[in-house]
Amino acid sequence: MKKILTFFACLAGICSLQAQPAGGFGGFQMPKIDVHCSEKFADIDYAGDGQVYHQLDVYLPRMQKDVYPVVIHIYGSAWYSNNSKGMADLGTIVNALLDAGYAVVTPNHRSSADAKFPAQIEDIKGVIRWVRANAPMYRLDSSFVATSGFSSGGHLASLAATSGGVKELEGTVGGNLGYSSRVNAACDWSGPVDLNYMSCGGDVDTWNHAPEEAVMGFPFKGNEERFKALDATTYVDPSDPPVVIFHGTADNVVPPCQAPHFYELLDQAGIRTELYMVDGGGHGFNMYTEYTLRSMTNFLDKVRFEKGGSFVTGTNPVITGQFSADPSAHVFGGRLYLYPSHDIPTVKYQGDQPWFCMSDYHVFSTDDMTHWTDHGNIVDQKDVPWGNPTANSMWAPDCVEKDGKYYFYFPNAPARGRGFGFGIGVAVSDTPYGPFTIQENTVQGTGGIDPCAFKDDDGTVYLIWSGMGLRGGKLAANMTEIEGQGVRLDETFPKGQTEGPFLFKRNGKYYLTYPWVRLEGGTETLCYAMSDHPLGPYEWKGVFMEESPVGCWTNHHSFVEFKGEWYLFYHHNDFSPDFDKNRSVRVDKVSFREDGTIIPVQPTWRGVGYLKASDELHIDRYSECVGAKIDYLDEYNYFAGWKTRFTQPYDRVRFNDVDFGTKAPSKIVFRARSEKGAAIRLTVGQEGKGIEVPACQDWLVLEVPTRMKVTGMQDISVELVSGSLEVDWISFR
Ligand code: FUB
Repeated sequence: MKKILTFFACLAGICSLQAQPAGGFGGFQMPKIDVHCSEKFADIDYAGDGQVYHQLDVYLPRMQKDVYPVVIHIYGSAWYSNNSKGMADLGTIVNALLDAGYAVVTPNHRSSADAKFPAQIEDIKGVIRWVRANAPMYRLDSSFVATSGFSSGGHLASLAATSGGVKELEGTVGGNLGYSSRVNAACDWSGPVDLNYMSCGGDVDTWNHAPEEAVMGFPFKGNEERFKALDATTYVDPSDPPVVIFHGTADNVVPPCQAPHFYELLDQAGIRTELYMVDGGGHGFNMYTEYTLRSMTNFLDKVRFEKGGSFVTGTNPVITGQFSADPSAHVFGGRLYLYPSHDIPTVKYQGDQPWFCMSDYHVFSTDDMTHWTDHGNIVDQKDVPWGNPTANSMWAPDCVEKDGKYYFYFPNAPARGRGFGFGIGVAVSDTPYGPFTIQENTVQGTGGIDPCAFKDDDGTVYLIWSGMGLRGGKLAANMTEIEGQGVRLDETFPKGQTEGPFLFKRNGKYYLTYPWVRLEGGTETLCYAMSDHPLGPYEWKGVFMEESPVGCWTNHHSFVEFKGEWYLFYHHNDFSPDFDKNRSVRVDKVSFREDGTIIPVQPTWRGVGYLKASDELHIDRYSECVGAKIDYLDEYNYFAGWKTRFTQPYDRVRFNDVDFGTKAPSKIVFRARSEKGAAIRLTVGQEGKGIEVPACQDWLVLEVPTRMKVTGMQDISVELVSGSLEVDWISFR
């Protein structure tokens, strides 16, 4: 589903480093490291002075993208080394960043023998400006440049983050002075960030300050004030970018107290900060687990997506570029708002199986089911007063409007001493998309998961949730407690209710819908019951969506009426075929029988979006497919989407409801690849056209003139006549 033709081969050999010394500073390094990159640009002179200490390497990820967000990762050496970029945690931090789609820049910098502070940070700021100035040449995305570093590299990464705009530390290394040296985020791995706090605030400083004395060029004792220029903590202010900190509790090189000390200062300044103290972690040793590395990349991803953006998808899955699940859709002020939960890649941690991992919520909206706005992060686990800030348990939410205010209900794991299991919280806003203020306590009278907030025609709001069965009650006027006792709703239903209720009303009837495992050992269907009253009694009706065809264990959904059509939002694990706890929201139309019962919904790829003929039509999201195969475009990046493979004559796909408007197209444009060439027949409505596709090893965007007289809404189909080919998208201009 790529927009621009890009192609580069993954030359595995290019990125395998030759002999590395075993046992670098910061832990054992494999003698030969397979760096997970597609391309490496080595020994670039970022200062233009021919010095080895001013060289850097650039690594691009294996996943295919037009441009990549950047992390500058700085080696640790106690500032003693001026040429360790080849040992900059390549097999651990750098590979984790590359696997997550970040380009990594590993610079050298001057050592304490080459020059005294601030030369080292001036070099790093020179590197940051160089990245911005040279971004297009290396396919770097200059809108996201982060620093990361281990030990003294962690110091420089943190200092770069906190000292944005500090003239005394800017320097002129490499020029590019018109470019900013501020960064968008920083990762501090075991860094000494406050050299005046190495004795952890003790009255007497007993620390041996040899490395920092070497880099400053004078003794610590008697010059404590002057040393503060070196401290990342000195420059902390509210304009700093988000920082994630990792430190081992058994670090005997840089005291562990540096990390919580830095965290406190950043937190007090209102900076988004996460702290990971690794139990038993040393100075590099035992620090690089799947858990810590994934926490780093998740943190960077969250910072990047925090503010949201807009995107276009008229097919399924609806939300691309990030995982989403448990969608609750509502129409507020004529616009459709979607409140899903937000899966992030999970990890194996201390032998645990990977599972759900969800630490914040985004809200999305649309006017046409095709053009979407991501309003960004609205609630984060670290901001929930009663919640555990690292539990990653922000499950299915919902939102309701009452008297001009929007109430966002969400489940979460409570902090120690604030309960057990799950609690249900509420955040309040003046708009459907925030900012939301999270309330101090959980909603009284509830306990469990997956709240659904339903407002009846008379303005009464009910909260339904899943906790030892389906339960519900009337919300009090303050919207933060249930009036009286909640009631059990599903006592007469067949066994197998699991989670996630959604309540809606249509033609005076109430529909209580929920996931149901009908077979022992099976996965979730979606089923429902109907009643004349919101709190029952309900009569069970049956299944309206079968078990997932791709084996996703969960399903979770909502019904919404929008512009005269009824829609069912639900989820599957489309962008994560091997792990069903990373899910993606889908939507299909739903209709009802005369008696109000629901006609079962078949999941489709085509979805419900309104697509114009001039859009890139991803026919792999077909309405009908005969013989053709659908595959991922990029095995390293499932979010890149799919392609259609035609291998046998008569393989065919149909894609419905394309709007050709009032003017017939004059050319057909399509992105395809064919090893030996192919002939296809393209049909639009009643008109057909034969097209010859030349042999091309790489993806090509081809243009073919056409005189097809087609206007208005049409279905299109592509059929293979001979040869074989793969198609990414097709468009009519
Ligand atoms: O997303 C986590 C949980 O999985 C939800 O709360 C359930 O409904 C199920 O989808």
